[in-house]
Amino acid sequence: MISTPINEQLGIKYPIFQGGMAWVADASLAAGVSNAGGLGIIAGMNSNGDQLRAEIKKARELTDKPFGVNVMLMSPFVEEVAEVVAEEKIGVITTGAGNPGKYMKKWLEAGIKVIPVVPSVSLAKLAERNGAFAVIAEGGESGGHVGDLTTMALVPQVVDAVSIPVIAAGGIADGRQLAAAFMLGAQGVQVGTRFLVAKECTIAQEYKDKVLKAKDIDTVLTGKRLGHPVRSLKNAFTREYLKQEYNSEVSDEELEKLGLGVLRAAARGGDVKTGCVIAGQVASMVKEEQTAKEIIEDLFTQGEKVLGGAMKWVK
Ligand code: TUI
Repeated sequence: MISTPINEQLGIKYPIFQGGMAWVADASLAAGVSNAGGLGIIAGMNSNGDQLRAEIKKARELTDKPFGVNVMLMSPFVEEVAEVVAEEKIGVITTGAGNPGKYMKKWLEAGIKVIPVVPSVSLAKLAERNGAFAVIAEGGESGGHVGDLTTMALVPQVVDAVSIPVIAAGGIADGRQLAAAFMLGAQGVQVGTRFLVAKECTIAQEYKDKVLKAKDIDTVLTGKRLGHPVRSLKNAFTREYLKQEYNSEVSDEELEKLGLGVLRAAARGGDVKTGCVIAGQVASMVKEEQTAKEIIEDLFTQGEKVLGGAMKWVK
């Protein structure tokens, strides 16, 4: 049994978070993961305040286990979402795509454990100073909006820099990668891509099929020019976007427009050609649709075996 201090602190059986994936992570997926003993997370990203409130209500009907909400700080609804999570007294908030500093006081006063995603040591230290319960050190192998450093480089540097628990994210799809994260000093992991094909995940089947068919080099970064690189699976959308991104006659505003609505089109509309099919570099390791429980048990059974054999080469 792999158990770390955060299991007890968060009231979960396994030290695993499900990524708060925009247009993907709804009440169904979050409750599925929480019922399986992980920490399910609802994406605040694509919801306004009322929609998020409804999703939280749904999740509370589907599970009596703890779950969290991800606040995407670039969301147009961030102010409403920040308010709703405080009013609803959500147990755990993760944040992404920015510095949550201005909301920390309100959330801490509501008794919420705040766990920001950080792509660097400096942001991890800032989060700790601002009262974060833990940080998620997310490497650039992840799908979606990513920082520069890899998980292998980032996690131990963050572990050395802060005294709060560190959750590793990016590039974790099986028990070997899970075990490696603990070896880097993490007290838990966050997994996104593998949960895309969870039975409880309600995205379009076309999206799941594209992940299941992906090969190792099938992801690419778009949006570097705008300062927010996003990793997704190569398709007609990424080819067209990259063409425009490297064309100096295309303005930043025009480029921004190209990215509007593309996550929704893929995840909810099943448009895996001209939509943005976000997935991490481990997409090719995701081989079958399984329940959240099967995914989590598979990860931890293999992870324990790997950790148990860790002395194999030590003479
Ligand atoms: O946020 C994510 N992944 C995401 S958000 C998203 S939606 C989106 N769509 C278009 C453009 C941008 C986002 C899809 N995937 N992961 C967590 C994460 N946070 N990765 C990197 C960061 C991050 C980046 C900068 C956290 C803090 C930060 O701070 C910069 C600053 O100083 O404000």
